[in-house]
Amino acid sequence: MSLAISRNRLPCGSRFLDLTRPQVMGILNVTPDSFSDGGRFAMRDAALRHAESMVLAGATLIDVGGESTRPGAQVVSVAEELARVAPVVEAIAAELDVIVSVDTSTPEVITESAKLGAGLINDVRSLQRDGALQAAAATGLPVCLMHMRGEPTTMQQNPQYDDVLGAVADFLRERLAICEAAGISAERIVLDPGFGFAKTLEHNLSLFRRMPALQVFGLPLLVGVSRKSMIGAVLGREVDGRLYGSLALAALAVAKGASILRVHDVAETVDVVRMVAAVEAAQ
Ligand code: 8Y7
Repeated sequence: MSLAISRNRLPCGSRFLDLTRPQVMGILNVTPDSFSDGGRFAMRDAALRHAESMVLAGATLIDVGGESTRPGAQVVSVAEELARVAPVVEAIAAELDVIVSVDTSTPEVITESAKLGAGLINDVRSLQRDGALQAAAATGLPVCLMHMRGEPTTMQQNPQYDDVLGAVADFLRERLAICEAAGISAERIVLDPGFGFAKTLEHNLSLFRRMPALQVFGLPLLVGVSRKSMIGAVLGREVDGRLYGSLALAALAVAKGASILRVHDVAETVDVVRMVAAVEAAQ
């Protein structure tokens, strides 16, 4: 189970993700209520232009999401989520040299996005929605499994753990086993501690510090902390003032073994990653 899988690239549909150095995933929200993009990229052409700018800045993955996971966000129907996500997935896959990740928990969106050229399924609910596991397995695409407890609307109501790292590792181990039983092999799994999902500030900081322990799985780790409230809480900054905090955590995440960083500020993060990688590659 915890045997390291020896491989240096993740097959993502028609493309491969290079795992020999840390990769940057650009966030593309196609939600009218996205907290930091304000829904400005909701339309297909604007989304494509935003994606293109992130690719030019060095993103090798673009994470397209149509259902906000912000606490208190509106529930979105399957039809509405598909209408937001599908045209954007299709346009990016057709026009840009990048892996399209689809941020969804919805089986229909998983299936349709794969047909339209998506290369990765990023599900904050770790394929726990009815039909999601089967839909993901049928695509043959890799999946990012993320730790969360409960649902985004209520997850921040008094989360408690005896040992947050142990709870995250146990959850990921169980979801990994369930995926393997459903035909999604470990070679196609990426793991994510789920910063900000059902966690207090202390939980997030402790989990971050102890992140290297998650390397026992021998699987790539994805870290999403860009502009998150843990940065706001430590620094006393609103969302638009969290860049330096985000970059500090990006550098530290790479040092602690992260393979993929999910971020808003791609150009800045790519510089950080390249600088850290240069040091790590030295004699
Ligand atoms: C994460 C995520 C979000 C994360 C993964 C935000 C969709 C909240 N956060 N996916 N999604 N990991 N894998 O602030 O941490 O970006 S949404």
